[in-house]
Amino acid sequence: MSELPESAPSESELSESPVTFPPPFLWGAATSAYQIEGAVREDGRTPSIWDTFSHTPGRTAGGETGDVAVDHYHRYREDVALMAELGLNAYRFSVSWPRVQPTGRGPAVQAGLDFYRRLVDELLGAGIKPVVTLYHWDLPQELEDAGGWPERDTAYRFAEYARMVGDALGDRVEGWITLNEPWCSAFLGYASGVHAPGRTDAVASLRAAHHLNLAHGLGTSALRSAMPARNTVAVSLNSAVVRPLSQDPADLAAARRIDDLANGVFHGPMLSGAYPKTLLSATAPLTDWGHVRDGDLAAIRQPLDALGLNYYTPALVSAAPSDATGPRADGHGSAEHSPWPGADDVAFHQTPGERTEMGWTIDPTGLHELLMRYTREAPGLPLYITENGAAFDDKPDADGRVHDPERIAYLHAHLSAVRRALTDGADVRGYYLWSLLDNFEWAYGYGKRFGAVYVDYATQERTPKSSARWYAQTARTGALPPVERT
Ligand code: IFM
Repeated sequence: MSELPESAPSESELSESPVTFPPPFLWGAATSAYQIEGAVREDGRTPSIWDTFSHTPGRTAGGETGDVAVDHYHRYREDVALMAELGLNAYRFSVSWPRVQPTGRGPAVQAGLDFYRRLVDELLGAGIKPVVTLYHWDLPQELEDAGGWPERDTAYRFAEYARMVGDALGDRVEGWITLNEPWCSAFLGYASGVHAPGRTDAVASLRAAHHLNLAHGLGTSALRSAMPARNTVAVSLNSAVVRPLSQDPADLAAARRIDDLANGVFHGPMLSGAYPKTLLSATAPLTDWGHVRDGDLAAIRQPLDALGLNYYTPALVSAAPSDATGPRADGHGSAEHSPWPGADDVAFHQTPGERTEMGWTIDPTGLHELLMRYTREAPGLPLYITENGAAFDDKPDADGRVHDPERIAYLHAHLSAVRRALTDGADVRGYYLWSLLDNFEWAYGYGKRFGAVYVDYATQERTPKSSARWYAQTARTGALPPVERT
């Protein structure tokens, strides 16, 4: 949690100084299975909670689903060729749990594993380092039917799945990530209900958070026992940069509360083996945390090889006056069903500045702040930005080219912030742009385009945007090309 916002780098700082990155540095892009693969009923795959959720009327914009998505399951060769053309040296993708272990129990389906073997071999052949995320939100529906993440058994099922995938791909994939953004799984999935499985039960969301932590710990051990020792294991957290509206003690306490619910609830047990005391006391009216059993915290705190950080925008919070009538949620839920259990008296404010199509304020200082925080709080742990990017209203011009100067400016500003963090002592080893391709943006459907590569959803034609060319030059030279001024 920060006490004061940092000052933004000046315009000239952003555009004039040559910004270079010392090699080796991973220049990657990230995706996730349900957002790109499609082929949801092929080769034995069974429904995940996102299949069920997206097929439930009213859950996603326009009722859109990931049934076809960008058809990556069939077009992965073309997509790897695109990555090679863009000079990427790393690619972070997720494995669809219900594709490799339908129903979340029992033996692996070879056809599912074979797809990922083929993808990995294609990447290695193109000189691109594959990095596997095991869980990017697509829980097999049968596990949700058995109680989902609020139930302890789901963590054990995850460990079994992790061992299975580690066994199958550990000989060729060195980089592993257990969970992507467990905050979204726990609090958007079970508290605000804007993500699958769409439940609105604050107590269940806190149980889910603990079982996701346990899954991370047990999954890390399972991976280590299944794979060669040279392989690395990390987790990707969407750690929030939480700023208080003022230095008033009530606002500072509100920021502490949100920081605990966004960050401490995961990095506390994962990195230090304990939940923050302030989290336990703030949530005491909801739960006594009796679901945390002896030995869980030791199981969760596994030595990690790196920490993945996903950054988009900071949060600005204050104590809400007790007579406040406006919405107190943060855009990820409603005042009635907030994703912040036990923090109904915290108000979220719009941070100043330009915004992306998601309505998220563009603030690269938050990325620098985040990197410096973990440099202080997790000394010695290499850091990766495992997601960063922006949605804009990209459209092809009359010649079919997609010009996206806003995204180039966004990337330049955020990569400059990364460079400043390196200079200030952060051990940042790589950056993964979210996302390689336009894709299914969860409850927003296909309306929000995050890709460096434009996808025409009617034809599945891929067109690299001008930001893709800019990023390719960055990846090839290790230096940021100047920002276009249009
Ligand atoms: O698309 C998502 C991704 O799946 C997880 N992190 C944030 C991205 C943009 O919302």
